[in-house]
Amino acid sequence: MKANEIMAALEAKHPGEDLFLQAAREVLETVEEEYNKHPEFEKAKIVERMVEPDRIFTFRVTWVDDKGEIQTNLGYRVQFNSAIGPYKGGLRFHKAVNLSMLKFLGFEQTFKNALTTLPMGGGKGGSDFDPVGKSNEEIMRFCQAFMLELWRNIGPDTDVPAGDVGVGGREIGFLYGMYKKLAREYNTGVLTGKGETWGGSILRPEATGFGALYFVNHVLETAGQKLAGKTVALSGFGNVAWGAAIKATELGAKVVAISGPDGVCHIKDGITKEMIDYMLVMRASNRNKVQDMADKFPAAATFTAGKKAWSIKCDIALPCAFQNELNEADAKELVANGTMCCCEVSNMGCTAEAIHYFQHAGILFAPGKAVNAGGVATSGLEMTQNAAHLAWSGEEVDAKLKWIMSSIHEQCVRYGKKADGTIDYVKGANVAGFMKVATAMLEQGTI
Ligand code: 2IT
Repeated sequence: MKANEIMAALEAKHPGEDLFLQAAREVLETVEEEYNKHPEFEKAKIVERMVEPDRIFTFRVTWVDDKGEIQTNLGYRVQFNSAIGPYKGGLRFHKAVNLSMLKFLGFEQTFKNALTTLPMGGGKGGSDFDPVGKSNEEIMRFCQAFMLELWRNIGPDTDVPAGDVGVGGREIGFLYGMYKKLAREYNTGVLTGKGETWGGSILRPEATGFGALYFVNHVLETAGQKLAGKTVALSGFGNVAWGAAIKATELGAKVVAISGPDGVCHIKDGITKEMIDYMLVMRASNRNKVQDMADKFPAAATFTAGKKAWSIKCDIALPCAFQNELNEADAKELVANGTMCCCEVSNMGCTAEAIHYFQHAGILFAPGKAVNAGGVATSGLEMTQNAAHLAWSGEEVDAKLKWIMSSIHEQCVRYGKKADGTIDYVKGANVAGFMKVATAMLEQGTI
């Protein structure tokens, strides 16, 4: 295959799907060389099949707001690839959600899930519903209306949604309640990220951030560096940034920045436990303002409006919020300020130009589908516990998460090691995930 030719055909077929095309280009360009060593893939047209989702559901979601007014949103579920297991991936509620965004996320999820070592295919869904400024009751009514449409298309062995941006434990609770009412079955394995008393896994809320820091630790150690004593800038203050802040602090690093759509909080002496706990309050408020942290802790945090986390001097930059949140100008600013490592914790957190800039500057860089895979991996562990009707201890889940992150790192090293001994984590993650899915598709015939 020629990545450029396939990309040209995809661009012609799906004009304007910029996010999906960006994700597809990165994967195709980095797997091209390995793919072409396998004529059986070419013959089975694996790559041409893999860039199209198995199917997509789109639906209207109508609900009533607190003023009694009728609101209509769009809902989606992209069932991208089921070669290695049932569709698995989160739901994103955000005003910018569209089909291109969910196709990019479902495509990424397919390879990420393959890296976890667990049998999960790739899927993603969500809505352009904007949770900012909504009451709890409005969120509940929206989740119920969303599930009223989605429930027939999901199931523990079919498609298992979870959280993503704008969807956390509260939303999964409302979604599960409605699912159960409609299906008339206590099918715990149909969603992950559930509450601990009704089938949720201990550590699932922390898992994306914890797994990311375990991975960062491997990246640093492989390069002869240490996490302890390093300064870390995080973007966002949601579930992912929260878990990352806890584990980074626990491992001896100092989190000096968190950010939001309104600006950045500089936390000169490092984030404290009280501040980390307050991130949960900020998320539950639906205000989406990081300034709230500086208002609550004025002596420790300084807020600057309109600035990103990347304006704060740090050793390690961890995008934890949204795709393309770190661009080439940000990468230049970070490198100029002495940053030595950037690991994406958000999905596709860096633009292609930013990644190239980091790589050419010799900065340690690892992509989201490897770094953040601990989240979905722990969702996979939740599915296992649900299927066995039991609950593991926190120690057990954490030990499995650590093992999985170390295995993902090994897979990246296996496929990404360069002649000079350094690791191309982008290539390593893409090739490792791709080979597993491609092999499964080949073995299952032309479907
Ligand atoms: O991007 C992701 O991997 C997630 N939002 C988590 C998906 C999941 O099924 O736990």
